[in-house]
Amino acid sequence: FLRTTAFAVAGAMYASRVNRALAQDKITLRLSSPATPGDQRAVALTSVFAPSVSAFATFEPHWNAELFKQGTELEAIARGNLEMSITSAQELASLYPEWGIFTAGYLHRDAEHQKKVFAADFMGPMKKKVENELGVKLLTVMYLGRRQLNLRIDKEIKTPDDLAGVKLRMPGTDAWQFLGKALGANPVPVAFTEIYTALQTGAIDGQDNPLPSDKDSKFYEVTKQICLTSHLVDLNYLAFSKKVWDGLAPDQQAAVQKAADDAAESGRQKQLKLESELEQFFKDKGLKVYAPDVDAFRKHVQKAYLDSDFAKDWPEGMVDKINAL
Ligand code: KDO
Repeated sequence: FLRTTAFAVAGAMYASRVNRALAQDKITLRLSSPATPGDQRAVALTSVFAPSVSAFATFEPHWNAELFKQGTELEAIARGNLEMSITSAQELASLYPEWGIFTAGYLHRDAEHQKKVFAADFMGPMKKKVENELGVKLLTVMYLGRRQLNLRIDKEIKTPDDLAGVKLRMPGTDAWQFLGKALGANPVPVAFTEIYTALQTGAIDGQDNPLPSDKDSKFYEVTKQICLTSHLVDLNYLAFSKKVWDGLAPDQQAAVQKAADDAAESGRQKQLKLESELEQFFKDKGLKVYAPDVDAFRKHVQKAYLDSDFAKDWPEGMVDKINAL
């Protein structure tokens, strides 16, 4: 009896040590993003990505830019201080100008087009360069939505000319500021987490984001109208540390990749549904929601890009390849 008990005790001790070792061996995947926890990309990462990798990794998200300031995340991953972020073509373009092609207004048509473009062969060398030089693996494309003007001023906006002198908040990179100018406005750089206060105090006349973000961050409380320009079918990329990736076993890498794609798909579908429903929500909040002369905006924006220095950095022939998809 004594011997059996001794074995049982020893066995239990061994098992608990193994469990502890396994728990300790789990990697922690910290993600920093200015997104709110209610954002559909955040919801999908927490409810789809995290459980799918939980056998070997603990997903630790930090929303509202609580760990790193918006726009500093890629550098943090490159330096080994962060494992994941939700990056943008605009952030990548400030390091690798060829990514600027995806920051151009009226280029991507919709969520499915974004997926096709991300999977296209011509993206291979661009992704590899970011991986090899920056140490960042772009796992999947996440749909953010159609960006619309959301203004605190009364003036109705029909054409780009109506935006002359309007202080439009855009995120703080050159690519974003250029889009603001291309729309006809006066772009002002402000971080995402500062938008609400900037609208409230009148430091800016407006901002642009997809409808679900406007709802989530309560911008309707401090604005009067939404002008449906749909000037950018916006996307983000799920960024992952190449160093951490290389330390994973092949089956773990496959699990991370599938978890990322599944989360992106889940977020995409929910975001599309929200976009189709939310117009009424803002009207109920007393905002005017209307369509401008979208053709006038498209022509103005496309011309601004093609005439700009930015377009010189775009890979030869890629606009046609993108349009053909
Ligand atoms: C924003 O700052 O307006 C923006 O929408 C830009 C996106 O690329 C992305 O960074 C997003 O903010 C954040 O994820 C917050 O939703």
